[in-house]
Amino acid sequence: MEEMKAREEINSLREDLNKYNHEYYVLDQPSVSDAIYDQKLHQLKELETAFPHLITADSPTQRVGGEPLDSFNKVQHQVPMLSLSNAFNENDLRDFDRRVKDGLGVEEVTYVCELKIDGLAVSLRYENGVFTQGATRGDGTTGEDITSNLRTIKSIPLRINETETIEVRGEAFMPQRSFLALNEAKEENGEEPFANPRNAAAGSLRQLDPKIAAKRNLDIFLYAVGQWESGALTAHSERLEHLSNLGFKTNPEWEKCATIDDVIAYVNGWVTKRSDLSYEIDGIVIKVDQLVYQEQLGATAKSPRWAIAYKFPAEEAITKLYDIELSVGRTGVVTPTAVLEPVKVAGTTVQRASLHNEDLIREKDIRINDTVVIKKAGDIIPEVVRVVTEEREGTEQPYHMPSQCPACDSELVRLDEEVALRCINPNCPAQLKEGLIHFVSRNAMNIDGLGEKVIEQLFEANLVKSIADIYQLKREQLLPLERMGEKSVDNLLQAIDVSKSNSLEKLLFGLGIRYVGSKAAKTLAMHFETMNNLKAATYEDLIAVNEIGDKMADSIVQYFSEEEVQQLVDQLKDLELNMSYLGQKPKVEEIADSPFYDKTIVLTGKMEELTRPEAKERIESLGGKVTGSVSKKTSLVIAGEEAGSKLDKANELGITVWDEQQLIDALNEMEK
Ligand code: 1X8
Repeated sequence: MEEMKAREEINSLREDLNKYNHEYYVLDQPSVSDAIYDQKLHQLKELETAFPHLITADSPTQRVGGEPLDSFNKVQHQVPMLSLSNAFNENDLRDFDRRVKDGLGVEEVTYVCELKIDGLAVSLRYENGVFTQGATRGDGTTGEDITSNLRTIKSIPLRINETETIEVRGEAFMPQRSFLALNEAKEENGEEPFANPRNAAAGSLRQLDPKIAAKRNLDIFLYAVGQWESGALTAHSERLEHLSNLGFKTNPEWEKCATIDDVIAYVNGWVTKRSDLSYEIDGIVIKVDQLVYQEQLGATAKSPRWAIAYKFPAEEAITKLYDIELSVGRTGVVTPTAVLEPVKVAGTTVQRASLHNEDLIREKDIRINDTVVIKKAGDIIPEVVRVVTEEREGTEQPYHMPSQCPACDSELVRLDEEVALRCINPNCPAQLKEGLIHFVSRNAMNIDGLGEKVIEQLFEANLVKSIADIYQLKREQLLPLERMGEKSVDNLLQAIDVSKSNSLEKLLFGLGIRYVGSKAAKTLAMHFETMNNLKAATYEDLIAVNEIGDKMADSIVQYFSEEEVQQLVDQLKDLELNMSYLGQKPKVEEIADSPFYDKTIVLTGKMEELTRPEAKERIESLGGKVTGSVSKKTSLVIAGEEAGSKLDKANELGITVWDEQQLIDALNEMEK
C-alpha cells in the first residue's frame, strides 16, 4: 500500500476506534460489538507495523507502552491542587452556607453537589488536543508524573477536540469489582491484599511499569479544570457539561441545589444509595456553582472557601461473632480477635476484628455467639462497636482470657499498669515468628517476596528461626516449598541479597527494639552513623539526641547489653549486612496512603503503651502533623485515659476520635 493511502486508512481507523472507545468506556453505550472493535484495532496495528513512522502517541494502539521507569519525575502544578475542608454533619453544612453567603453579601447561592470519589486526585494536561502529561496531586504544589500509567486508563481520551492547552482534574479510582478480583488474585499468590479500593488505585498508579497499571482496570471521573486560559463559561455546572462534551468521563450523579436544605437532602439520600454504586464514595462535595462567586470567595492556603466535603460517618454493619481467637504479637502481647461471620463494610469483607484486650471485652460485655455491630475505624481497621443485646438468646458464652500463652504455654503476665497480657518467654515461637515478619516488612528490611505467608512456611519448616537464618537460606531449601517456583526462588534470594545493603535505620527498625519506631531508627542511624557507635552509646549519649527520650534510651541500652543480641549483630556482620547510615530519604509515595498522611492530629489524655514523643514521631513518619489544640482543622484526635476538654471539643466539632489502641493498630498496620 502506498503511504498516502495508508495515512488515510490509519486516520479513519483511529477516528472510529476513538469513537468506539468513548462509547464503551465513557458513555457505557457501545454501538459496535467487541469483534468489530478488535478487528479494527488489529487492522490499525498492522498498518502501523508496516508504516512505523506514522505511529503517533495518541494512537489507540499506544496506551500501554514504553519501558518501566526508574522513578517518577516531579511535576509542578501551575494552579495548586487544593484539598477540601470537611463537614461531618448538618450543622457544619449550614455553617458553610452561612460563611459563603456572608462572604459574598448575598442571600442566594446555587450549589452543585457531586459524589466524592474515594480514589486518587490526578491532573491531566492536553496540549494541541493531545494528552501530554498526567500527574498525582502530591502535596498540592508538586506531584509526580504518572502519564504512562494514566494513559492505560481507557476512559481517559488520548486526544480531545480543543487545541488550547487545558488541564483537567479528577479522581482515578478502582471499581469495586476490579478491586475484589485483584485482592482475590493477590491472596491466591500469597500476597498481602489491598485494604481498600483507594489503596489499590494508588498502589497501581505508583507502579513504575505501566503494564501493571494496565491490568488493574482503573477508571476516572473528571470534575474540575485547572489551567485553562479562555474558559468563557460562567458556572461550575457548565464546566462539568463542557468536560463531558470534550469526551471526558464525568460522574452523572451531580445535581444543582438552590438551597442548603436541598443540599442536605441530596447528602442524606446518598447515605443509603452509596452501597448501590459500583465504586466507592466517601462523601459528597458541595461547590458554589457561580464562578464569579468562587473567585470572590477565593481560598485559604489549604482549601477553597467556595467548596466543602461532607464526609460520611463510618459505615456500620451487623454480624455474628462466632469465636474469639488469640494471637501473640512480636512483643509478647496476647491479643484477642473476634472471628466474625463475613460481612461487607465500607467496601471490603470483614471477618476478623481486634478486641484489643480483656478489659475491652468486659466493658462491652462481648460474648461468643453474640450479634455485634462492627465498623471500620478511619474506614480501615475493623472494630466491634457494641453488642446487639436484644438479639441474645441465652446461649451466648462469656469469654475469659487463658492464663497460659496459646503458642508456648508459658504463664501469661500483666506488667505494671498494662491492660495487656503478655507472654514473657523470649523463645516463644509466636513472638519469634512475628519478629521475623516485622524484620522483612516494608519499613524495615523491605524484602520483596518474603511476606507473612512465606515467613510462616519457612518458620514451620524450621528453615528460619532467627533473623540471621534468612541470610543463610539456600536455593535447594526453598524449592520444595509451596508456591515456590525456580523464578520466585531466584527473585527471593536476590531480594534478600539486596536487603543486605540497606541503610542502618532499616536494620535498626527491623530488629524490633522496644520503643524504637521507624522514625526513631532513622534519627539514631543519622546520629550514630554505625551500629558499633550505637552499641557503645550510653544512656547519657542517647538522651542527648534530640527526639530520643529516657524510655527509649533505657530500652536501647538494655537491648544491646543482652548477650544474644551481641551474637546476633556479630552474625549479621559476618553475613555482610551493611551496618552504616547511607543517608537515604524516606519516600513520599510509601506514606501517601497512610491514614495520617496530610492530616492534623491532636494527642490528648494519658497514653498507656506509647510515649507521647513516640506516638508523635511515628505519626509524623507516616506523613501526619501533630498539633496541640483542637480546631476545625483537626482531622483526628487520639484520646488516652482521662482526656478532658480537648476530647469534649473534638466531640462538639464532630472530629473522629480514636483511643490509643486504635492508634497503635493503625501505626502497626502501616509500619508492617
Ligand atoms: C476531591 C474530590 C472531588 C470530587 C469528587 N471526588 C473527590 N475525591 C468532585 O468535585 N466531584 S473535589 C476534590 C478536591 O478538591 N480535593
